[in-house]
Amino acid sequence: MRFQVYLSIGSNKGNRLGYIEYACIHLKNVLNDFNVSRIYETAPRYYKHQSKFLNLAASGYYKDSPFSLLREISFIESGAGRKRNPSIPKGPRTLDIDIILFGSEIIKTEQLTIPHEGLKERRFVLIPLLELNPTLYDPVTRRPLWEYLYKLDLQGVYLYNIPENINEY
Ligand code: PH2
Ligand code: MG
Ligand code: MG
Repeated sequence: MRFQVYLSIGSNKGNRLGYIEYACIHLKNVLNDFNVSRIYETAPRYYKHQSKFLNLAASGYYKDSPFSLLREISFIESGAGRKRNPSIPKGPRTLDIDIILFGSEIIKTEQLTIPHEGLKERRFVLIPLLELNPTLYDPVTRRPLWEYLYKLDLQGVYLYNIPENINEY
């Protein structure tokens, strides 16, 4: 079996673009047919006293279990110097990679919830995800994801214009 997976990637601490590039380089080795959306700059949600995020979505095929993918992702996050601060659970992070969809699997454990619990209410997740694939649906409610999007108020999600000077390779 191989599963089509959708990830949400975010960074709001340090060299945000650098961490996103690092994440993509490593995820390319974990997923087949790796694909990414454009990058968006987004106002912080939940814990508001933190810097703006860069967010994007990524997709690809994975042949092992969701827990095995979670382990791979945690390695990549810790390689980006990710340290968890338990006193601010939704606070600043160098790199956050969340599994949003894993085929049409539904998983609810302490370690992992798929579809991701924030999916319905987060424009910073829905917009890049629908850019990658406008036909995605929620395996729990069986509703198309675009339905969630148009029910939400604006939340400060803007297409990110990469500064000219960093376009040089
Ligand atoms: N991630 C959070 C909390 N808040 N806000 C934005 N805009 N983007 C994020 O990726 C984000 C957030 C916890 O993971
Ligand atoms: Mg997250
Ligand atoms: Mg996370």
